Amino acid sequence: MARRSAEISKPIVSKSAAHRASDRFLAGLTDSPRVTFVSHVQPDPDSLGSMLGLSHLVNTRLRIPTRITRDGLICRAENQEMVRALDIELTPIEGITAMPHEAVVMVDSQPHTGRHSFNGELPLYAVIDHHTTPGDVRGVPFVDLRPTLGATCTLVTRYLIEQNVPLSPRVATALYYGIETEVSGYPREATEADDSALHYLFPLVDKTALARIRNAKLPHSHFAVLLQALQNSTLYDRVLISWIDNLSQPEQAAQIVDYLVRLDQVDWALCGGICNGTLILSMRTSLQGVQAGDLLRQVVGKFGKAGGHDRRAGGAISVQKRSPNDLRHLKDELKKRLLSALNIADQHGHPLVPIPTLSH
Ligand SMILES: [Mn+2]
Repeated sequence: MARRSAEISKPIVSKSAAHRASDRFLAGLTDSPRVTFVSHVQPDPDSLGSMLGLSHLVNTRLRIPTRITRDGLICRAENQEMVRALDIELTPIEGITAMPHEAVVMVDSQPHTGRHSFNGELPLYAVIDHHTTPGDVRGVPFVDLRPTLGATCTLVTRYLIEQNVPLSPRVATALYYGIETEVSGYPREATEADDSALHYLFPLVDKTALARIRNAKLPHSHFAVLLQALQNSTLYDRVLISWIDNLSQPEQAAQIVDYLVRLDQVDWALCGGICNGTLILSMRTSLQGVQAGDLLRQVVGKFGKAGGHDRRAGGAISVQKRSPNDLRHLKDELKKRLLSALNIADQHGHPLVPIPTLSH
């Protein structure tokens, strides 16, 4: 552990070629006819930026064609704008077929963590990730996991610097935004390596495209869901729990909980909502060193899957076969487990905002 943090805290500089991860990564790809990149469902800026950056690395250094895939939909308005503004071509993961000896590289996720539809239909050549959620990487020839890093894009930026690959504004903007979105919360989940990468990329970024992405127009459903979330938020001591009946897209739970955890009375916020027969959970904390990912995994247990980082966690539980009554029990059980894990005795709570009675 000590060795890893020492390595991470170094500025981004070239090491001797024999020890560089980027050399080993490229060396295993020289005989591939094509490289396909896969990531987690509802790809976020970190996964999109990582796939684009590595694709640029492979194209430039090996002159091998690449494919970037999309698992599920890109829902968040900012992420849709990122794809549009940076013209990222995405192949839907469903039904992709591979050429003989084609290499598949998974980024920003690990196999068998329940975060993707890709489950070993094609053998993986590499897994490059920064999540603490343990996946099954047995038999994968190239594995580079850096759970201390704030973003996978930081690792990819490092590979590109090591290989002296010039970056276009498009690739630099994708990597920059990928890191920015992962490390923008407070307390920051960033290392010196993330800041070095941001510092390296910033002069190369297309600032107009970046501003367009950051300020993407929001759909009407965003405001409808926000109102529903506010009206269904309950405070239990230092914890806020918010239930939304219907999310129009799964990432709304994360967008809402990012906002709710800023309430000055709480250290923890959990938001859950139903989207296409799945209860999507998103949790945030403003405390440091508490391993929110592990905590949510413990709360969700066998009901479904969960994982994440120190301050941020997400989970999913299939509720397709549950009656409304079953669903109520499930939410109640999740609440009880969370409050007990955090040693909170207040089981009843009180509403965040009383529902207003309109005067006209
Ligand atoms: Mn990430």
